Amino acid sequence: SLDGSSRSSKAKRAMIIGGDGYCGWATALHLSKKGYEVAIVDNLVRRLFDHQLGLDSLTPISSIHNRIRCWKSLTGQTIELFIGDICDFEFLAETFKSFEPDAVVHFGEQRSAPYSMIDRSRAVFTQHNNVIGTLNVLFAIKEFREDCHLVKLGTMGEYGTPNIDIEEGFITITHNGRTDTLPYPKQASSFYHLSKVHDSHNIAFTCKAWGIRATDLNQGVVYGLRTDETAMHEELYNRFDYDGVFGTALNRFCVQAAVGHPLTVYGKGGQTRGYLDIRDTVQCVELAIANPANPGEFRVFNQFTEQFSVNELAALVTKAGQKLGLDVQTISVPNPRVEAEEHYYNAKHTKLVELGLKPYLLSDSLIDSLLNFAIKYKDRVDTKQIMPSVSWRKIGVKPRTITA
Ligand code: NAD
Ligand code: USQ
Repeated sequence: SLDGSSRSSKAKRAMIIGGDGYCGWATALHLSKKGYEVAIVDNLVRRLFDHQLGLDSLTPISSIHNRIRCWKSLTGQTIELFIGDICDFEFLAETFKSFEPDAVVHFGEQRSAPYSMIDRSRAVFTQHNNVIGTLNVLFAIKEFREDCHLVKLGTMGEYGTPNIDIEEGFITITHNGRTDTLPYPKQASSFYHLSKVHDSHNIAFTCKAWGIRATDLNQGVVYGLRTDETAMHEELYNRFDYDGVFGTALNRFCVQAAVGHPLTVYGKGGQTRGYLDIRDTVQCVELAIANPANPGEFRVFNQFTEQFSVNELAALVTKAGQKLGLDVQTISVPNPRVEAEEHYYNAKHTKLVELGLKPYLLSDSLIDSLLNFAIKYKDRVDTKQIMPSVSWRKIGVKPRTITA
């Protein structure tokens, strides 16, 4: 079932940083299935955050070691594993020298906006972990693997919610009679989202200064659970976060509906974002690797397939839940974040489609299957973890313990 021969590029060796996480695990398996030599680099810090905050995935997940063993026994494919922190440059350098990647897909960051807003120490951790980790990756490429293509996970949240259309990375502006194409203005709204802005600047600079080839994937909110590969065996199941710190909008609503918790719309619910199915995350990354940026080129793709407001998502889940006989209610929760609750939103997302992306648009059947999954694992849900517990306004220097 390997179809690697149809790839348009010669990239064969893909290093997946953050390959034990939600997007990274699905991507590592997908690329392995497609015939790439895959290595996972991860320090498992995400599993530690769960322990520290008392959270758990809806789905039971196996250790990374068992996951990789299971994959090998099902497919014969080996995935190399490097356990360590990319902020430790000596460790990262060893992984580069040992694996010699043609493409590095970098998912390995602290990715929760609420986590970054818990207290000073988590804000500092998030920016240090993300910015220094990415800087180290850039230095490792320069030092050991100049031609390697960096595929970096950014976020649509780098742009914020401006009152004009959002372009893919760059905007052409005429000012006092002169015209230039400039980086699109960034207005991120959490210390996490800001870490991605800082990363983008560092990457763009090193493309110019050192000739690094890079693709910044400004991904929207990901939903869904199964991909063809993670569905092959229970030991390959992906994580599914529903708690108030790591859970994201649509995934949370499906679990809330399944356990009879009212859907938690923050504030007015007009907050509109780009969304995509996790099956499209893996497809987009594969497309980016197969069509690499040129040396010195800093490419930006907006990686989402559809826009929804939180109210629209709540309405879709309510309708799907009613069909399954669930009594789905919605409440308006005082917004713990500082963000626009009614705003213009129109973001371009054509570059990945031009490369061949065939999106899985959000369908009733997908929501149905997510609801059924959530019902199946209902007994694992800790309803105390559902309400948001982190306030943007109350962040301070005092170390906080998060309990609902
Ligand atoms: P995740 O938390 O499930 O996975 C991240 C992985 O990176 C974890 O396994 C963690 O242990 C690892 N990691 C973190 N810091 C590391 C370090 N210093 N060294 C080594 N490994 C480290 O997150 P995810 O949902 O899979 O997101 C992956 C990437 O995609 C992130 O960069 C995130 O910002 C981006 N993204 C995610 C979403 C989403 O909805 N999940 C949307 C847009 C963008
Ligand atoms: N929201 C609710 N109710 C909830 C959860 C969220 O109304 O129960 C609202 C939020 O206030 C926000 C929107 O839904 O307006 C999206 O929130 P989210 O938690 O689903 O997503 P976000 O915090 O933006 O972060 C997630 C990922 C992050 C990624 C980002 C992509 O955790 O890693 O970068 O999505 S984007 O949103 O495009 O920036």
